[in-house]
Amino acid sequence: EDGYNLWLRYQPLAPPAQAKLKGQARSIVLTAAATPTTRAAVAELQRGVAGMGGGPAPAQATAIADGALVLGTTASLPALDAALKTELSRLGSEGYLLRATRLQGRPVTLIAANTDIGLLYGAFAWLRATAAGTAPVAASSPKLQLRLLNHWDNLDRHVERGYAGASIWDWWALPEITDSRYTDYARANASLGINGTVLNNVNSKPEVLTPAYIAKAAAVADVLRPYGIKVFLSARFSTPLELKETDTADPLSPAVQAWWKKKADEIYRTIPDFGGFLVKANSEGQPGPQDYHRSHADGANMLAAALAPHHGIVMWRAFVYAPEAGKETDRARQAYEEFKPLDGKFAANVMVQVKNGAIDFQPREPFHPLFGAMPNTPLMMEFQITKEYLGFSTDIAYLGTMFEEVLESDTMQGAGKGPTVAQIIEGAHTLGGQPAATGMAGVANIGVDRNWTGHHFDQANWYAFGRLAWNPQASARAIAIEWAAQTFGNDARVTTPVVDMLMLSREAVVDYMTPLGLHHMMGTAHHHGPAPWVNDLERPDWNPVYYHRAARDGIGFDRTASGTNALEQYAPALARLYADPRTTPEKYLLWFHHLPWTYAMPSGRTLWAEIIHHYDRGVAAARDLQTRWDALRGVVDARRHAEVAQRLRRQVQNAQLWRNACIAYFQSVSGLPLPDGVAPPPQPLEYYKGIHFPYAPGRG
Ligand code: BDP
Repeated sequence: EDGYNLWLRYQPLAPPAQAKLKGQARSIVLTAAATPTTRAAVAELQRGVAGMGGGPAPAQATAIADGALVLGTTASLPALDAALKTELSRLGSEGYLLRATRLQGRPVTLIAANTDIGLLYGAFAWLRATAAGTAPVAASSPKLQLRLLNHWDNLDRHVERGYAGASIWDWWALPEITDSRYTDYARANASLGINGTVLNNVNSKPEVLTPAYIAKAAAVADVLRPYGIKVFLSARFSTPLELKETDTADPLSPAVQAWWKKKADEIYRTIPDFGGFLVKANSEGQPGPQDYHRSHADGANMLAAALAPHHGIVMWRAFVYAPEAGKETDRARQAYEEFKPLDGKFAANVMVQVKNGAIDFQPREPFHPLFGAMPNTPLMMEFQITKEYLGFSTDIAYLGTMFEEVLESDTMQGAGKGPTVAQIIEGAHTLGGQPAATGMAGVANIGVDRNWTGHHFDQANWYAFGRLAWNPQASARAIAIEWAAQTFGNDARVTTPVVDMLMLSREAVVDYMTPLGLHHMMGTAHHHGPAPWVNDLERPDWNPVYYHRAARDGIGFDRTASGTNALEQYAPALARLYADPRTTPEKYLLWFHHLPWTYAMPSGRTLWAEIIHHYDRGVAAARDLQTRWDALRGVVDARRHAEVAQRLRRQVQNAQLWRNACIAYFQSVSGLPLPDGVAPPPQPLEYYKGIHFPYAPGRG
């Protein structure tokens, strides 16, 4: 077992479950027309039933017989009873219903939907429930319209922040040669309901919009299309200028506007269902409309106008921080400051894509203050599935709990409670009465590694992202249970400990890296390993010392009114709550407050002792993960067990390094003795400062 099959392993079930399965799927009847999509659904059901049932695949039949698995749409099943028809009519173009019912007097298992893609999603949902041994959901439809992966993959196959090998997109070989992995990629994503993918890095290159690359993207689109997945591209704002086809990239220049219109027409001639553009502009050196003293809205709307006739969209990223080096501001404030004034100024087919937090995919951040602050603009969530700041693919950190924590955060924008971030992105606000476009994007953690994600447990993060994009209010624990059962087999001896490991893992990483609201203390550029002492980078806000502000008097970033007042960007009720360290959740304490080392924590410890306590707790949790996994030797298949065990050894070392380096450094600043019973870091601070990580993977 090498992990290639992800959660679609379809391993033989226990005998009673097998007997039940065989009774439910004696034959497969497709009442809808055979199309690439419905054929994929039938093939997946055959594969799944054969695997889990431990026998031959059920044959496809035309007549409905007892025990048939029937796939159909309202149109193809005129005899469907009125109640089911009504139910279906509420499920939209991607929903499905699963039902044990009677058709033509025969007991059958029905997978019904309004469209082919709904049938494919329904087939996957039924297989998921069968593998996990749970009752299939009766009916489901996605709460968000756009559920996208964002690949930070370069055209030379280097993956920025990728820790699972090279890019799966072999641009050199395309379009003639398409890897069979593309189909498995499509199956895996469709099984979660992911319906779009941005193929290339947000730090984009002009070449991706040349005819040769459009043809390559079209070949990928052809493979993904039957699985309901649309292709998008990251567009570089200065493309026409850099290709020397215009002499400016100013969005108000008629020549530039005409160039993009022509380009959009050309793309749609080749990829008729092309999704649209993702754009990183005026951020970290990328070109953008501000180069011409135009606004983000001017830039986004120009591209949107080119795509609108083809129903394409623009996802304009809000990840910006002021370009001037050396200017002392709070980076956490900047996206809000640039975007909030533009609320309501974006064209109808623009979505603003906002990272979950205001800094940058840290192990923990409070939710981004833009959520709830732009009621007239559809906001898309951007999560990072690849673990740039959470231990790459060597450490286990289940992000389901992190995504859930963000999504269930109360923005306190309303008069009473709510809306939560999940409700905001689901379109809780209205755009002058218009329903808002909705979406969620996840920066992919996929590469050519045999197991796709580098660490077997990182598959859970891809999985959790997809399930939460379908339903942002789903439970991270329930998702972990499903994943564990499908990935390791539905046996409580394995699933219970695996779910426990997943559920404790992200907090462990927060504890041993950046507890109590600390953030951005990772090594320069590669973002691996501890480097809280770094203070010599060109921009103040690239330095860890800028973020933790540790000094003799205390530690933490004062974002209240006495500091940068970034807090004022949140709803007044929440800002009031977080203005006082006593009513600020402990997990965000040093994000919002600069406090003396002797500050008394609710635990009775001083802040200094509490920080150390968290570091020690993090190391203990990493060891705990290892102990729990060791106990599964012989229960989990040998290869995957050994591969995870090796990585857990690294994780424990990594946790110890973080703990020792951070305690040594903070002690050098605080000048305080270690509390009783705390083990001193085994090496002096200089030793930790001297550790370097040259050639760390995934650099930008
Ligand atoms: C940062 C990454 C960098 C990305 C940037 C972004 O370090 O590689 O280009 O985010 O999101 O976290 O644009």
